[in-house]
Amino acid sequence: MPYVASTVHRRHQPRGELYCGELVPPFESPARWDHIVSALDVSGYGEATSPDPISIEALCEVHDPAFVQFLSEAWNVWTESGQTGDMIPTCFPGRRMQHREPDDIDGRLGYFSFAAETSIANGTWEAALESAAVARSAQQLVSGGSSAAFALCRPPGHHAARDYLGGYCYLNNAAIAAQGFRNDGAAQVAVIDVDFHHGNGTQDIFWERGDVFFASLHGDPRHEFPHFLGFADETGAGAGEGTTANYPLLPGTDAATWLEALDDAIAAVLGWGAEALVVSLGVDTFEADPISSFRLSSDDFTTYGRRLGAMGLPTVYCMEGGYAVAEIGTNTVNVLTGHLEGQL
Ligand code: 7XA
Ligand code: ZN
Repeated sequence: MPYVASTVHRRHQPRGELYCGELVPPFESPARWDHIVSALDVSGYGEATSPDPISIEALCEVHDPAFVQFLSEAWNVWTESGQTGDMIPTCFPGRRMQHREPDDIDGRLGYFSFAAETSIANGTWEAALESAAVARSAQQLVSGGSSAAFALCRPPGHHAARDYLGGYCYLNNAAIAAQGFRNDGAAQVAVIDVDFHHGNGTQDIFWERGDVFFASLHGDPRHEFPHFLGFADETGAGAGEGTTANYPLLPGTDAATWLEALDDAIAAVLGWGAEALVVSLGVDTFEADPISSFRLSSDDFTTYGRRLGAMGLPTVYCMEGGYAVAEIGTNTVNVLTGHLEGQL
C-alpha cells in the first residue's frame, strides 16, 4: 500500500496544551509521525510519496472561506499585534450570543474555535495545509487505480468543522479526501471514523449531504471529548437524513463490543452503496492510550483492518489520533496490513 507523507508537519509544534488545568507538552507531538514512519519502514512499506500542493479552492469545498482566510493569516495578524505566546482560544460564542466574526484577532480566534487545548503557533497553517495536501494526494493515488493508500496526516483533521477548529485539528483531511473522491467520479462516498473521539467536524461538514455517509465509533460524548456531538440519535438532516450513523460506546469498551459496532457500521455503509471509503484512522482506541478509555490490543488493530479491507472498496486511510507513542507505529501498521490481508 502506498503512503503519502511530508516533513512539513514538523513546522507545527505548539509550546503547550491546556490539560487538567496545566500547560503540558502537547500529546499530539511530531514524535508520533516519526514512530509511524519507522514502523512503516520496518514492515516494508517503502518510501513515502510526497504530496502535490492543494489549492485554497479545494479547501473551500468543505470549509467556509472566512475560516480558511482566518487560518491562513492568524499567526501573522497575532504577532503583528504584538502577541508573543501561542494562540490559545479563551473566549467562545455561548448560547444566545451573536455569531458574528469580530475584528479583533483574539475574538476571531474564539469565534473560529470550539476548544482551548488546540492552539495556533508559528507554522501551524503551513503544516495544516500540507496535511490536507497529504490526504488529497493519497485519495488521488486511489482514484488513479491503487486499491488503497495511507495518508500520514499531521496535524489530524476530524474535529475541524466547516468553520471551526479544535481537538488538535485545523483542516478536515478526511473530508477533503472524501470530497476528492466525489470530484473524481465516485457517486457515493463513505467515511468510517474509528478514532476514539467522535469526528464532530466530519459529521458537521456532511450533515446535510446525501452523497457522503458518515459513520463514527467513539467514546460516549456524555463522558468523552468532544462532549457536544456524537449521540446515537444524530442521523443527518435534509438531503443527508439517514447518512450519519453514530456508535457511542462506554468507557472501558473491549474489542468484542467495539468490533460488533464496526460490523454494524460496515453493513450500513455497504448497504447504502458506497463506491469509495475514507477511514479516519485514530489508534487512540488502544488499551494503553494516555487520554482515552477503550481496551483494544495491538492484535485487534489487525483484526479490524482485515474487516475494512474485506469491504472491497477503494480506500484512503487518514491518520487522526493516537498518543501511546511507543506503540502508535505498530498499531497503525497493523490496521494497514490487516486491510491488505482482508482485501485478498
Ligand atoms: O481524535 N481526537 C483526538 O485524539 C484529540 C482529543 C483532544 C482531547 C482534548 C481534551 N481536552
Ligand atoms: Zn482521538
